[in-house]
Amino acid sequence: ALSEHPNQLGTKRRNGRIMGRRDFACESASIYSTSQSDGEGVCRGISAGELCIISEESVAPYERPALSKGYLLPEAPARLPSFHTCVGSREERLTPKWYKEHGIELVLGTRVKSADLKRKTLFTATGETISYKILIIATGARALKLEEFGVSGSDAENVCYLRDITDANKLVSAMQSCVGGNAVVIGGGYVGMECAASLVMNKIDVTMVFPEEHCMPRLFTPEIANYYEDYYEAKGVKFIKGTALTSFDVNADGKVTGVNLRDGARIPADMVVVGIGIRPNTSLFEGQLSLEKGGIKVNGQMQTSHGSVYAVGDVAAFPVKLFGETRRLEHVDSARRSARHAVASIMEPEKTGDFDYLPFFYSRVFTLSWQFYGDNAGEVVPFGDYSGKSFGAYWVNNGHLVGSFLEGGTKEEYEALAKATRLNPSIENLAELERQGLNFVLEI
Ligand code: NAD
Ligand code: ISD
Repeated sequence: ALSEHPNQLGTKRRNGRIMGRRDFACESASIYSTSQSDGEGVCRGISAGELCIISEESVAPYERPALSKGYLLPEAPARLPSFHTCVGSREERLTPKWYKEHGIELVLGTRVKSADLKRKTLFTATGETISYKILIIATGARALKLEEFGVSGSDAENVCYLRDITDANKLVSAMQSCVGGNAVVIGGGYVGMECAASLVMNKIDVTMVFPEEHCMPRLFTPEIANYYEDYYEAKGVKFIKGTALTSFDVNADGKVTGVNLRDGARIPADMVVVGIGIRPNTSLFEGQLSLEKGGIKVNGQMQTSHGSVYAVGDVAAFPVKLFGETRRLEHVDSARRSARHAVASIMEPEKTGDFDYLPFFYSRVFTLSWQFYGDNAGEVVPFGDYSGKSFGAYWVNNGHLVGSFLEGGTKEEYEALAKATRLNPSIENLAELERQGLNFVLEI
């Protein structure tokens, strides 16, 4: 059972099973994937006092995907406590009250500054020593800063990142003082695209700047990207592609007033949103655990190179059975499922096989909504009407369907897409697959 008593050093010592989250990473302020504590331990019979969650943030776990979507809406935006919850295994709202009622201790506002995995001990910035029997690392990732690309100015009042609720609050306040003004969005990935849509909805003129040829370069084909870029342009968004910013113009109040680009162009800016990728929070454990793909390497049980330590979510690099290789996936679905699997492995090891995950990504912007399953490797086979409301693409690698994308699908269509992609069917004729389009997965 978890107990608290002063140790010889006079610091507080907690004993018990500790479930850590990304929040206790010692790098910059970071956000956890809250789904990583989705009540699974309780459902699997953990007793009161056996589990504690340590978080650098001062609020209980919350649903992060809302931060780039509902949280930024101009009308009736999502606010805590309404998404103080994890849409977890049993759909319960994991409010602070829920944790209390279930005997889970939330150690909030507490930064872990070092870890000694041999001694199964964590040391916090406030001088506490916390020991554990089993540790789950869910430290997630931090936003990459412009300074890492040689550009200074991230601290300006009107330069916003988006990783946690503090970032989201800064962004909301910048938007509120910028209605009718200009925003420059740096980066054309998830944060860039979702924030640009929210800025437009908040009546702010948006210019997006990124170095690649098209938006969402990690996933979209040029044809898919073209559809979303056209849609955004129709909403007034301007795209400046294939370049990067070199510096900000800053006024006497320390506010950014313009963005200077590599080609010498200057874009006026009343605010800036930066979404240029993330880096996993591994530094607490470097030298103590095996790392891979920039994250903490785990086996199919989500177990690290240290038997009593597990890792889940954005920080974990795990074997994706379907691809036969280790990947680190940055997405809430992978966070939720890997967390559930880690808990199953801990609580019922004899009944738990290796994690068998079908990678899944999604986004919702304006009235659009897409889903992607599998891997975007190999040849692309587009289908559907790219000038209409529903279209998609398949990826075929080594003669098998490995990935699928669909915009504007129904629940049944998305389910069929996932099912077919997982089956990994052999594809002999790409032209025939294109002709069949969505029917191919609906008929499988
Ligand atoms: P990202 O990796 O999706 O996109 C990064 C973008 O920044 C790319 O367009 C890249 O080219 C661009 N970029 C990189 N360096 C740049 C530079 N110096 N100047 C300008 N552009 C540069 O990362 P993100 O958009 O920052 O998102 C962060 C994380 O949040 C990701 O893990 C993402 O999966 C997650 N997220 C996911 C969702 C979702 O799944 N719907 C929504 C929001 C955030
Ligand atoms: O869906 C999402 C989203 O909005 C995020 O921020 O997944 C990511 C996280 O990286 C998942 O942990």
